[in-house]
Amino acid sequence: MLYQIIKIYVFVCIIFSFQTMALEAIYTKEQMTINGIADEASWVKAKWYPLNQHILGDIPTQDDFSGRFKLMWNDKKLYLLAEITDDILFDQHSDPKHLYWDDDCLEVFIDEDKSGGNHQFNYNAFAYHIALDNQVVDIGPPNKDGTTNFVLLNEHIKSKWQRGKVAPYKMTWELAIDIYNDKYSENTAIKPVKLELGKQMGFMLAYCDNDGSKEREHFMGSTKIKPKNGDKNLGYITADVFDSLILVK
Ligand SMILES: [Ca+2]
Ligand SMILES: [Ca+2]
Ligand SMILES: [Ca+2]
Ligand SMILES: [Ca+2]
Repeated sequence: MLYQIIKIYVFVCIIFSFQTMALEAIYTKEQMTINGIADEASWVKAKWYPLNQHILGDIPTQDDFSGRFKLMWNDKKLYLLAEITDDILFDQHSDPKHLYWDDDCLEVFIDEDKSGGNHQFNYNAFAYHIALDNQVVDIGPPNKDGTTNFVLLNEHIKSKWQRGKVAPYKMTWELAIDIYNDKYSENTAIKPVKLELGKQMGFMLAYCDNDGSKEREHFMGSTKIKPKNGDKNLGYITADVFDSLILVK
């Protein structure tokens, strides 16, 4: 009998270890001020999620890079608070559309309808790269001549960060994100979707850390990605690797 119970327990543990729990964003009715300070009382109620999954490059020490984040929502916006330790802030390319992934940047992945699938050159999902100058870039449908269309989407995300006053001078990065569906087009006036309790989206967060090299030194994220041919840097191509995010009370 005991043997049977242990067998069932082990089986249940194995099943759960293969399932990732959905991330939760809690509802806030507070007026949010995007100032890079968690000065809203409701931030205290939201839980921290780690930014500790390796995607690319070497694995950083805690003071080289470490981070965590929280999520909240109201009917108009998804709010994100990221707390990041990065020893050197580096923005080598002033052109926001040029090799932006090789500068320090926060990367917010959103798949509004949780469809999964390829989004590299379309808006089935977004991979918003938010640079230290707060400019937001993703890749849209190709240009007429077939070249890659790097698109500034600054109107989708308002963000502000500040560094702490004492060591390790953590950066607090606060974001208000408009959620667009796959009908988004740069050339048509399309409004963000209205958010509702229980809504589920595909979501992932990551940070590109570079401290002075030509290319980023490491890329760490919120989601454990199953490698494809040894490669875990798949989020910019497919929304299949995103986590689930659910909007809760
Ligand atoms: Ca604030
Ligand atoms: Ca660093
Ligand atoms: Ca989608
Ligand atoms: Ca850095």
